[in-house]
Amino acid sequence: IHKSCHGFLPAPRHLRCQFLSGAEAPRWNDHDTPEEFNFASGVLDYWTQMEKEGKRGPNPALWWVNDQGDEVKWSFREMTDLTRRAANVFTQTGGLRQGDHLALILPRVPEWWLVTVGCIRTGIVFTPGTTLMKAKDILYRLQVSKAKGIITTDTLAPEVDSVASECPALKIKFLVSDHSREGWLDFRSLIKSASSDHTCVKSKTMDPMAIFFTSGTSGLPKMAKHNQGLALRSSFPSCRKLLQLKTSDVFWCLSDPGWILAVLASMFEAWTAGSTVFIHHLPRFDPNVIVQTLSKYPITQCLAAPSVFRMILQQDFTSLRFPTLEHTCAGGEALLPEEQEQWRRQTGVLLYQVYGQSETGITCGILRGMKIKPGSMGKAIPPFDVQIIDDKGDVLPPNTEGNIGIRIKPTKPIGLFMCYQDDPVKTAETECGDFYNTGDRATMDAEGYIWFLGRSDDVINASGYRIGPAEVESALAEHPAVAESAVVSSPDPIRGEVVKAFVVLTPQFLSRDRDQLTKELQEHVKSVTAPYKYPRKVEFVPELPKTITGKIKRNELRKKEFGQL
Ligand code: BCO
Repeated sequence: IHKSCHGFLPAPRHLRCQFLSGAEAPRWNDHDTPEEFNFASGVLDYWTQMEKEGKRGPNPALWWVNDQGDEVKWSFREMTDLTRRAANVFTQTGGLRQGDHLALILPRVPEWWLVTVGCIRTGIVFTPGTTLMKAKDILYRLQVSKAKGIITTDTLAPEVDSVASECPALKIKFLVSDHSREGWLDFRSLIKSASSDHTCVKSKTMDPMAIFFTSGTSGLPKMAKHNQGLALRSSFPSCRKLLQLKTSDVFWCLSDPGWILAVLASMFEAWTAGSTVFIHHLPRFDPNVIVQTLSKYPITQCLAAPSVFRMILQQDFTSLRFPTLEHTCAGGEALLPEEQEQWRRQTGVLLYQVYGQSETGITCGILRGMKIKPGSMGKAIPPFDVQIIDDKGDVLPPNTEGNIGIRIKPTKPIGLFMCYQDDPVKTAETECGDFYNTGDRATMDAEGYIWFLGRSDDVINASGYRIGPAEVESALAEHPAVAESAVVSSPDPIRGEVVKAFVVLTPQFLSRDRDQLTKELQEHVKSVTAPYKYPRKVEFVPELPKTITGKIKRNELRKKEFGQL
């Protein structure tokens, strides 16, 4: 990948709106459903044209940095060129076709943006995943998604190779690396030699675009399938009001590219506005690097999980004043009012909240400039009609606890997932009367502000990660010390919630040192599945509470953790 010498001069604060004049991205109304939509041709190429016509400032479209001082800056023109090449690599060299699935497991590298947009240009459905995954996680995903292709780095390529023979649908493997590997196509050199002539597919708005894996109470993660409408929604006026991004903004979303938040914020939201997407490679989370980056680069807006802001606030930084930062937003888990206040006091910048899921994208939020009610996740963002509903789907009066529902009848709104791929039963289970039931509990006040309360099921939200207890229990079951286990959410001052495992030991391990065993079980879970799922708390118990039919009462254990019993 070549590095552009594209010059970048951040506009002074008082001039930051100048690039807006004459350069408005194509717009729709909140409830429009155009027959055809494609983010690559409709949005990205639009900004390329604006650049050509001198109607957009000099800021790059993508600005990537790492700790070693490497930097990549690509203009929209370069993005169009490179993503057309990527499209040709996938179709001409890789033989992939519109509708095929491509597993995308890359860290925060510039190629991630080439792959996603390259897929959108061709209609290939990308399925992002975090690089924290282990071979077993990858095997499951490749098998259930029937991915024909995979693209990853040399760190994960051996894991893929160890399971590839069990994935009959997998035909092609792309490697993003400076080294080659047998059986893998070298994406970086292919991009260099590929043609930049490519005609974007005329995708229908309802055509599938991406699949996000998302955890539930039972079983392994489900596949939330989204159509092109997920990207279209970012063009709707109500969505634009959320961050009010401009071409002069430099926007940094810290979410790992395996999650929907990165796809939405680091691509659709930012580029719809013609803003600069800023990315730090950030191979490991480090609050120091985040604070230094916000101080060094002209970042104007930043979006991250509440845990990130919490972890920064808990360090002893001498100053948290950032020269260009104007707006910050937290999403992925609950944010506490005192954290919002502490962030404002120390940085001078307000911390807003957004809420969404892999199934829904950004569902509600405090729009920039809207009154912040500390602790509230804001109001519904049209076209979503969000209501608090009971178990029959009836709308509840203000200030009454219920499930967060999004109206899907008579019309399913643009931006909501299509279905769980190959799982009509689980898809149907989310329908409740005229609503999609998020499974999240909340209240809504008379002004329409929504107040998050927790999950209605056993799903754990630890520092913004949605974790299914069954995934952790299944990993624990592989260890010889574990006779059975129950995994629940437990409160934590830093991560909001953490994973806690109640473990019944097998007889031969009963006399073992408990602290040592705890560490061993934690390391075991980290080694067989993505480490963010490991139980940070372990309690050894003689037996688990069960119903008369033998079902583990996770609910009882969870309530005890939260002092509700
Ligand atoms: O705590 P330990 O050190 O024992 O273990 C940690 C990490 O060290 C380890 N780990 C992390 N990166 C690794 C690694 N191990 C090997 N190789 C690596 N590259 O894994 C354990 C768990 O990591 P973690 O990520 O939970 O903790 P960490 O590293 O302290 O990071 C903290 C956060 C806050 C940065 C992280 O939890 C995070 O990124 N959270 C946000 C997740 C997110 O973006 N959620 C949004 C989902 S999409 C959505 O909600 C829809 C919204 C529309």
